Amino acid sequence: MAKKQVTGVEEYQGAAAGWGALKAVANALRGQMAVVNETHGLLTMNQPHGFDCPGCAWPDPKHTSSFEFCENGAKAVSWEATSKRTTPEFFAAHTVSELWSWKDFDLENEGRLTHPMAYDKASDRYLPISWEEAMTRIGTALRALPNPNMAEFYTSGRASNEAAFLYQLFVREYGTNNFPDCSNMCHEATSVGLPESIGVGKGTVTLEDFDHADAVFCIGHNPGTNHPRMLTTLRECAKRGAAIVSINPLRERGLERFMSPQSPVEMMTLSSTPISSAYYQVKVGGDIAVLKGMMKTLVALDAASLAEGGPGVLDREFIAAHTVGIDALLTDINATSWEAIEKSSGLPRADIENIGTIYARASSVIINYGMGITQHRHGTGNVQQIANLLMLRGNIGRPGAGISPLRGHSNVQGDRTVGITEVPNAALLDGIKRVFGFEPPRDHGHDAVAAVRAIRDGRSKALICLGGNLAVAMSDPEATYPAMRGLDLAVHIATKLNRSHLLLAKESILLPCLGRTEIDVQASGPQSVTVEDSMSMVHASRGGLKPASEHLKSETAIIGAMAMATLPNTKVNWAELVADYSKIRDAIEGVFPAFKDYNTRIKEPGGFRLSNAASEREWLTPGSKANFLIFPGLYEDGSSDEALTLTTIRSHDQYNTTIYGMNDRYRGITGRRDVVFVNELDLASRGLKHGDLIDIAVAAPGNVTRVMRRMTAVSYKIAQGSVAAYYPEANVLVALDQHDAKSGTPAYKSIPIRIEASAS
Ligand SMILES: Nc1nc2c(c(=O)[nH]1)N[C@H]1C(S)=C(S)[C@@H](COP(=O)(O)OP(=O)(O)OC[C@H]3O[C@@H](n4cnc5c(=O)[nH]c(N)nc54)[C@H](O)[C@@H]3O)O[C@H]1N2
Ligand SMILES: Nc1nc2c(c(=O)[nH]1)N[C@H]1C(S)=C(S)[C@@H](COP(=O)(O)OP(=O)(O)OC[C@H]3O[C@@H](n4cnc5c(=O)[nH]c(N)nc54)[C@H](O)[C@@H]3O)O[C@H]1N2
Ligand SMILES: [Mo]
Repeated sequence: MAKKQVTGVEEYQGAAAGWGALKAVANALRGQMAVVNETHGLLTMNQPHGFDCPGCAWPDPKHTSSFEFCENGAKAVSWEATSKRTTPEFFAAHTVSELWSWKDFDLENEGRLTHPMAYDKASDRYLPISWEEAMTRIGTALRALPNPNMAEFYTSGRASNEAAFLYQLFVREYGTNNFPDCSNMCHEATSVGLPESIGVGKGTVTLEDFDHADAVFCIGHNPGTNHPRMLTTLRECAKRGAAIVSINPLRERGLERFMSPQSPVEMMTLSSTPISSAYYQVKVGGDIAVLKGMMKTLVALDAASLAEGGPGVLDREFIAAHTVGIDALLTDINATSWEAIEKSSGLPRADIENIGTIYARASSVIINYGMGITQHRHGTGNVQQIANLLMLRGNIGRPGAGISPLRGHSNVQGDRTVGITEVPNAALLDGIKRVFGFEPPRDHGHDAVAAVRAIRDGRSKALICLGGNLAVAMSDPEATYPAMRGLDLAVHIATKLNRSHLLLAKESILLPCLGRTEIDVQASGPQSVTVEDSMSMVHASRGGLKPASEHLKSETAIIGAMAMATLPNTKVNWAELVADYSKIRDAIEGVFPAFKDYNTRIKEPGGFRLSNAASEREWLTPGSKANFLIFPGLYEDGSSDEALTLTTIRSHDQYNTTIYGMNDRYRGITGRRDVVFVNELDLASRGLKHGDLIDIAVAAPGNVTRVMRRMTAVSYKIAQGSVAAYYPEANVLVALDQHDAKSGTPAYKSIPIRIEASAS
């Protein structure tokens, strides 16, 4: 039977990237870059002397001078380099109450903020304010708090190393470690899980490792949309004959087929390189089961090999020399039944044995993973089982092998490296004391969930945001929005207007900043900043475009000014640091010895790699060994059998809470986001069909408010028992308390729900 026609829903027939991508960029650019010299902006992106693309944290190839084309990078750049402006005249024409009723897309689509603004209650409008006045008000309000732990300092991962370092320095001298961070909503399960396993909270591979891997696994990430430049690497791997295995509840286009716009012949013939050698549609939340099943397979293959007098499949040398905990792991693996694994993963045993066999046969394996792994109530458990699987065959710390968490924001990893963390270690705090001569606070501070709780409960009264859109990115608007409206002070350092800015505190201030694409001139001349990508490569970024407004300041300058206005007895020479960012890098090097010769090494094209002990098989764990860690049993969310599990995903036309457009090309969605992807059988068993209007409600006793109504059901290639809807709209379904117990990462990707036909 032919599928019913539904407005804006039609299966995408092309490959990922290729002509469709070029057309999409042309469309995006047309709307945004009327004045800006677009080719200049795009052609200096990810070049040795240009700026780092704010689109994602995938590394740049070291030895290339060719521009790597990426549709979504181009969108990110054009969105920032737009000629549209959100001016004082705009704010004069619209009350904040009116703006609140606007769509998120429309708020940001007004363009770049141009002036510092402060909310005026009498007129219900943001009015222009001088930088001096803004800083005085912020300093006064922060000093007035009875305790510095009553302020929260959020960071979104676009901030450069220089800005992030100054920010944490300011906040620690002020007296708190309250650093809620976008990373808390993203790869916190990695930052918490991997240090326990392998002693570092980052990936261990380099881009060159992909040239030597025999098998590359992609678990729970969507490179076609979120790390498009990775497709070039995957394509090279596929051409070399490496196996590429995807484990994902949805069939994602970018993982299935791919044409590179770099390769004109393929574009002309419309041929494409098949990407996934194997694609397994795991149930949402079923990854632990798959990983345990793979380990079970490995153990069985090992026994069979030994029985035949073979060498076995486990890397016994590595296990003996480098790890502890193998016995407990094997006991746990043996105790987990295939029946339970099949039920939890939704995959038949034969499929999992097949994946396990591909893994066992490959001599060098890289496992990539993203939000499909981390944003669960057992996110840390997921990450640690991936580490276990790799360690069983010694796939860490040698060429062509390793763990590869795909970071989100372009500098989220660097921000963490230079001190944005609510749980600072002694080395960081001692380093600050050594270099700057003040005693930083040692108590642990708030992560993102804890910060929202503290604000909700009135324990925190001030919120400073270095970028981002915390209220919308965070789970549970029902809790988060009213909480933020109860603040005494809200300050947003931002490029564009968003909903978080409209959640008014007693004093609300917007501070417009330069973006990465723009020229940043300070007292000593034009400045470069530095960023760290997913593979620990640190390199310089220098914008070339004229700033969106003459009133903008760099994030670094804003933080310096805020520190001077807040800390009358500061020990830090802020003016000197802001005048010349190389001085900030010297200070970073002073605090973190790994940045040795920082200013020299960033001059090399491609920058330098920060040392990564696990890549060298040095384990910075308490026992100096890598640890096999147990996740007891399998993940059970306790929901009944008729409940489905909802995962929240990004469309192709969005950057987190920034919605560039209403299309999700590879999933065949045009002009809308009010859809929910459901397996055909799950629709049928509920008497529903493709195109029906349905309500999604959280399957929890007594729930009446966590509901999304009148969503259009799209029959989709998604694992049975799983459904998917777009982030951030679906955050109404995620309770603040639903998070990974260990890392605090909100469980954005495992929400037990029910669906039913909407009332007509
Ligand atoms: N263009 C663009 N680029 C971006 C971003 C953006 O919004 N737009 N965001 C940036 C940021 S901050 C981040 S963190 C990254 C995010 O990059 P991704 O990690 O790719 O993020 P998601 O879109 O959330 O997609 C997660 C993928 O996991 C799958 N998935 C969902 N649940 C499960 C599960 O239970 N198990 C498994 N195995 N898979 C699952 C989904 O089907 C989807 O393919 O991208 C960064 N780059
Ligand atoms: N349901 C659900 N929720 C999620 C997720 C999910 O998968 N599902 N993903 C989570 C993840 S992985 C993340 S990282 C968070 C993202 O959370 P955030 O990082 O807080 O959100 P963004 O949408 O990236 O922030 C967009 C805003 O950043 C500002 N901005 C852009 N560029 C700059 C700049 O250069 N400087 C400054 N100062 N500001 C700038 C603009 O004002 C823009 O409106 O969301 C999380 N929330
Ligand atoms: Mo992220």
